[in-house]
Amino acid sequence: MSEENTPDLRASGLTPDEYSASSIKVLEGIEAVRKRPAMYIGSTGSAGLHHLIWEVVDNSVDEAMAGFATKITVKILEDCTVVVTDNGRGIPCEWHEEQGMSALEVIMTKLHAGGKFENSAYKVSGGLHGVGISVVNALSENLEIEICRGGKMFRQTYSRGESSTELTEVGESDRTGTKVIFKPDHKIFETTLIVYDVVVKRLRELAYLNAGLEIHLSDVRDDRSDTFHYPEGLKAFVAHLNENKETVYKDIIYCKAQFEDVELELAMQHNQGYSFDTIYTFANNINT
Ligand code: 28F
Repeated sequence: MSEENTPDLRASGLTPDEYSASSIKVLEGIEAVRKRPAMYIGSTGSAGLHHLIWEVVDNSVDEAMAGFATKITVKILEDCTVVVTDNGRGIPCEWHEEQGMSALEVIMTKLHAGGKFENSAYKVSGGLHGVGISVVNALSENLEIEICRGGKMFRQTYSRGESSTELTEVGESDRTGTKVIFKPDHKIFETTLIVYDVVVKRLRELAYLNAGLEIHLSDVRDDRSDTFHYPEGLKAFVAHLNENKETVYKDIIYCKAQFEDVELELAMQHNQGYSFDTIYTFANNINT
């Protein structure tokens, strides 16, 4: 990922609100993604399929880390369609002069951060979102996006990465946020079976890692749902890991520190066991 092609909020010297549509630099189109999907999502098997959900949810998490979204919902529908919503600022919809299309369409149809190594571990909180969603779009049979922003509601639909309708103002809204509905492309994926437990595990982890963030998951296939919300964040994670264990002391050790642009958060509590299998490390929400 080269410096000059990376939309870097900090380097731009702009506040998040000033970081406008024109800051997006464009590298490749969606053809590259459809040609070699595994290069972008790891595989076209079950892991790759679920990766699509992580990419969309990551966008919402980034918006939460930037301090704007507080709630994310994920809904799995009958035909493997997935609906993800957040209550953040909504993706900017204004016209992008250089590209001759809206900022939204640029984000949805162009790859803008270096293709092959679209590695989410490189993401830093706030400012890099919108990077992986074009990959999801390219690998979806159909995708619909609905944005509430500036008192209005906008909608656009896509098919296999290309817009199938214009970005349209569909009404007024007193909310803000982004909703993405996508159906993974059966021509790309070997399986389109989304496994509830796999989604639960990742969403719960994200809720632990982002204290206070509320994540709701539901599945219409068998009418299941779960809500993850941990105001205590990592401390709640450690409490959960030691739930059925005898602990050496009562209070969980916790610290949070920041040096320049590196943030560190740690929570721990010793138990009487010998095993190291409950020691976890994460970098930018990714289990390392
Ligand atoms: C269901 C999936 O994708 N949520 C997102 C935002 C908010 C902004 C944004 C996203 C703008 C210039 C890239 C809004 N206002 N949910 C989502 N919420 N992307 S994705 O901006 C993208 C940048 O280059 C946003 C002011 N700044 C950012």
